[in-house]
Amino acid sequence: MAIQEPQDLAHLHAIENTEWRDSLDYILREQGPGRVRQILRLLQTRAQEHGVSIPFTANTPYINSIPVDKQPVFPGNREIERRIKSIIRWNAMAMVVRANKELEGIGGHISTFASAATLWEMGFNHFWRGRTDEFLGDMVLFQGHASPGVYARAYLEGRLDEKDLSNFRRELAPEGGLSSYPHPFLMPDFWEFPTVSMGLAALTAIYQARFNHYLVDRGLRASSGRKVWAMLGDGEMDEPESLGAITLASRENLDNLIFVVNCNLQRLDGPVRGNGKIVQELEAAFRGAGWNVIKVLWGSDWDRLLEDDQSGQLVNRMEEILDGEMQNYVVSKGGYVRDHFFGKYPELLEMVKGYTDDQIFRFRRGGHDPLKVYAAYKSAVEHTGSPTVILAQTIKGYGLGEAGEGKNITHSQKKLNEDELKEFRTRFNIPISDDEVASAPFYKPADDSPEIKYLKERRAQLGGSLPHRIDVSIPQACQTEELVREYYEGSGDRELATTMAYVHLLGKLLRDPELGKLIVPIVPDEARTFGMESLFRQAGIYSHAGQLYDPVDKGSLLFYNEKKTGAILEEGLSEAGSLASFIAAGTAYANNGVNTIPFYTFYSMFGFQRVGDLIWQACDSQARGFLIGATAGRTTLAGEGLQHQDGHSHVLALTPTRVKAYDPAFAFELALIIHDGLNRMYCHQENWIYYLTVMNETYLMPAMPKRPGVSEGVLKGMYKFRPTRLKSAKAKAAPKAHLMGSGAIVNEAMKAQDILENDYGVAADVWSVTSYKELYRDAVDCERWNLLNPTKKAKTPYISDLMAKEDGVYIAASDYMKVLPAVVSQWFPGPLHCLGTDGFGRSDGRAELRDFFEVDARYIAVAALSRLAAEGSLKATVVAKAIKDLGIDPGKLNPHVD
Ligand SMILES: Cc1ncc(C[n+]2csc(CCOP(=O)(O)OP(=O)(O)O)c2C)c(N)n1
Ligand SMILES: [Mg+2]
Repeated sequence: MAIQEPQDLAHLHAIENTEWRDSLDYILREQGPGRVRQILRLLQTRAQEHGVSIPFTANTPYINSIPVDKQPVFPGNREIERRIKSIIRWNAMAMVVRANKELEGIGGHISTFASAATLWEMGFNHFWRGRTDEFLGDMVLFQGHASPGVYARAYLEGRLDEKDLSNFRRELAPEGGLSSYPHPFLMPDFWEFPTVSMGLAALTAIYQARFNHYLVDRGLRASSGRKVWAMLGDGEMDEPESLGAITLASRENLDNLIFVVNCNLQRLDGPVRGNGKIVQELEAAFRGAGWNVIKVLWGSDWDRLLEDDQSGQLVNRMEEILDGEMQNYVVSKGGYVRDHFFGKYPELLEMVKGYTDDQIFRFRRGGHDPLKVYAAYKSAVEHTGSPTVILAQTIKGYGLGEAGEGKNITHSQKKLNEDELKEFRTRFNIPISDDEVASAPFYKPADDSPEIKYLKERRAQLGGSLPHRIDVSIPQACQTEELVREYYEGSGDRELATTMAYVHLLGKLLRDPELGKLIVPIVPDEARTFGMESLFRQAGIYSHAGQLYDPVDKGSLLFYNEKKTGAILEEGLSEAGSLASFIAAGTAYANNGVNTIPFYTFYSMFGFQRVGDLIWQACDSQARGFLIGATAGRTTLAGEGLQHQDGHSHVLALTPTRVKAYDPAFAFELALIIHDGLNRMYCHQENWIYYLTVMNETYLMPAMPKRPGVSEGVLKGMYKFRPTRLKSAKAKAAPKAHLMGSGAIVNEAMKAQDILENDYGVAADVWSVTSYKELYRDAVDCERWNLLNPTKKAKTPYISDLMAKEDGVYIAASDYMKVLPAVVSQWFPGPLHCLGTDGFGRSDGRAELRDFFEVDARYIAVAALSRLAAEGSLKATVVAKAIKDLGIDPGKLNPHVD
């Protein structure tokens, strides 16, 4: 037949289409999906060979990934589960409404849990396994601001009572209250994972899942099939941390990881992608990264329509509709959806002519349909080989009706008037009378009611309640004093950097019979910078796959040694990922029942300022471990300049509670501090994070002075390192200066001591300040105690005690900003002159940098002379002469400004 006429062509296409489709159906039937994939691949290659380009698309159609005929039978009792969910919805809402009635402006969120209720309840009733003696339980990271949903369920389970719920966001109430968001620090028996800083949950979940494999591969835990679930928001996925590590998850085949993104299409201010489709965007990103993506977009109401959609027009319409418009369908009434969604094409209008407007309005979205959600979860937990993300379409503020359902203001809605409460009550069928409803009472069915019995039975089946933070870790003996003792002797005539001493000590710890297996060195692609490559061979770099290639440096002693049982987590260039690993390893004592000891070593500039929020999260998680800021010190790290030289991490380290921060100068100080950390954290099970800066400047490491109080002083933050060498009679008559140095700057203080004593007849004591933070913490604690106990004998801060018998002038110099010593100045017997490294770094040598930032020996000496002149012990002309003699240019650039 001649095929010129368009209708002939269309006819031919229709025949061809049917043939191809039938062939595919046949192959699928006879040989399964694997063969179908092969054939499609073959055709694609063939087309490409002929120059037919096939446009890339990472998206699948905008319909549910699991077809109706693949939906499993739902094993639960739908009616009872709906009742339970309704009651939880009510109580979660009531918590927030009541809190705001009692204390205006206390905040809280109703709409987020309202949209997530089915997603969470499905997990609670059917999937999330609790912790038992035999099984550690699944790990669930709950979207933080939907916390009322977890509390409301815990209330029905009998874990929380009415008083607890009444005191939501009232932790300071005399009888205690519930924290606003998941905070293990505030509710250590309840919450396991802090999540409310958007984006961090996704990142930490990925590294947690990987760490769970690491523990198994290293023989520290038996394989158990436990899963990590991260319940996330669609707006939250815009945080770089949310998507930043998704390729790691697929690369590592983390099929123990499931993300559930609650795509309610809204964030705080408005739509997530009004002009686009967030689900499709996320699908492309996750599929591109190699994840198993399951879309749960439409509820069962749509199944019939989709079945009737022979031409594919309904699917087209679903695909072209924008999220902003989807939101309109929620807030609109009557025939809007009919007119605007179906009305665009007559064929679609025809499809729904048998439905009333109200029925159309109530067509559910997938994330609110238990059958669809169950199918997705079941498929996710059974999937192997890659991580899974479930993209579930929901409605923000579901059930709030006029009070906020789908509205742009819904995120912050926390007050419902009487009519709105009534409507909510009626919609979810809560047995509360009209008279009572205005006070939003909590509702709990009797213990022997079908709802409570069912809910408890489900949890019992799944191994008990969750979240539930349990710490059953066993203290370590930590006999590490023997290991660190060698550093007390000093390095003799060998010059060392504190970094070298640290790496040496870490190597010893890794060999320790008790602690060795527990040490988890973490590095973000900087091991060689810090001279840690010796550990590659010794401890191995962790790789689940082992080493499938011959490393180029195989013949060398320090080759790049990847292996399945490797201890080192080499995270590549991801400080955020490294911190996430630090959290996983640092909380393993509770979340995995094993005392792993993380030593995360990083460029100190890219620590607190780069990933400060994750450090905050680590503290909230009650993580334990060591953060080692290497190449530290604005003038000690030469050459690197503005972006690299850290002169403020110790200032930032003042902020998170539970971080102890040390700037040790010498190997013995470092050894004492690490020993103390091991002892406190793993022997006495205290929750601390130790932050230590280590440097790359080499010098002779002195032996620990034999005077009493030195080791105590190192840990408390300050001790006298080198008293004046002037003979005692001469020293008594001489003006006196106290030079407080920290880190490598202690050496400058010692040189200043020489200048002052030899050239100016000033007696000077050199002190090493290892931690301004410890001094500050102790002093403010004393002050507080004295304030509250006016009639008792006043306590004196450690610094004041230490300096009680001293007089003279006081100079502090460190490689950090001047504000650091200034935080403790008021507890010194006299004014404290602070030298420090305020300002942007420069590329230059150490001597030049110390001159530029005015922290070298000459400036320390001049500062001492200047203070002595100010208090009348010297003439100002002596200072002027010293400035000249020491070659200081008073007209030089001001580093603070220039
Ligand atoms: C880093 C960070 N920035 C801002 C916030 C404040 N905040 C909390 S929830 C939220 C919107 C969340 O939207 P989405 O992730 O879509 O969650 P939904 O409530 O819609 O489920 C914002 C801006 C935060 N908690 N963390
Ligand atoms: Mg959202």
